[in-house]
Amino acid sequence: MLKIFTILRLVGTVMKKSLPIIVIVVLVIIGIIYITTKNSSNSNMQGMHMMNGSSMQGMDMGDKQSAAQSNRTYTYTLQLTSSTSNLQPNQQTTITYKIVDDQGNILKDYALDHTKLMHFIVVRKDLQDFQHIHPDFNKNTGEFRIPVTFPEIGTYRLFADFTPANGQKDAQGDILSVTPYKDVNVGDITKYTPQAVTPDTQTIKTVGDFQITYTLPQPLQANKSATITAHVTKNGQPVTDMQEYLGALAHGILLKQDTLDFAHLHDMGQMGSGSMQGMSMQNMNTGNAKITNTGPNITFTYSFPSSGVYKLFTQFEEQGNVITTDYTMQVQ
Ligand SMILES: [Cu+2]
Repeated sequence: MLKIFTILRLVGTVMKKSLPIIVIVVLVIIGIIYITTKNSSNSNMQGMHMMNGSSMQGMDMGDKQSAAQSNRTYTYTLQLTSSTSNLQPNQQTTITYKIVDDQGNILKDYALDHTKLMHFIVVRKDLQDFQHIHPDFNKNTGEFRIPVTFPEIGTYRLFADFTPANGQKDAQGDILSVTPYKDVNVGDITKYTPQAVTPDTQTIKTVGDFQITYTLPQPLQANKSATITAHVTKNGQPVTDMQEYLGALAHGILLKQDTLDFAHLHDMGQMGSGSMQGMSMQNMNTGNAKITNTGPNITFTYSFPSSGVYKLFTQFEEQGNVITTDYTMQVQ
């Protein structure tokens, strides 16, 4: 017993004596970790700045690789450069904007994404008045420019949907596409009463001469892969002459009520329910997409991240016209 006590006391003494040393060692280790991690992120930005004086002038291969290699995910904001203080309904206005990364640099290098550098989605926050349009781009200034007409008064969300060219990957390892947004007020919004976003009870929607019949799982549940099919007929006849639209058979912009969570879905138009079979990313993005499925069914597969009310805007092209249909659904 005494022996144990002696040993313990001995250990205690040693510990007391070496404690300061242990603390110092730990601090040094923390310091090293901190410095090494800090150095690795700084070097990219410095590289970008240093390389060409004025930041972001045409990102070269080095930047693309360093961003991808560093696995550092940049975040981006939509910076409006035109005034939006006096937007009026039914008056065309030119919106200009730039995309700025989290280091304050203007993004000028974009990957072609479904044949476009930038997809611009405009929607009133009650999910009315949806527009999917494509701005002009000035690579020298990094500025996008687009004429927009807001049909009614209200608060609108402007989404900039694009893929940075730096090859960043998202958590799933897919090429990262990002969708920063800005809200703008149009007209006297004190007179604006948002419309209710009510789930559709009818499965058939009519747009001009088109009837679109929706089939979806009942009940629609969150975090479960769901297949949504839109069967398209025109004057009662199945539409089988759909054309490639922006590198796909159809695009689906899915927006959640209130939060306006955004998802961009595609039916790639390949036989075998919307799969990518026989479709290269290259073709998809450069518009050389050869769709083999030309209708009458459009299919999207999606796993809703949370319960709530969602509105799906589906767009396809037929005889040179882009048709937009929508369907509002309740997800449990
Ligand atoms: Cu687009």
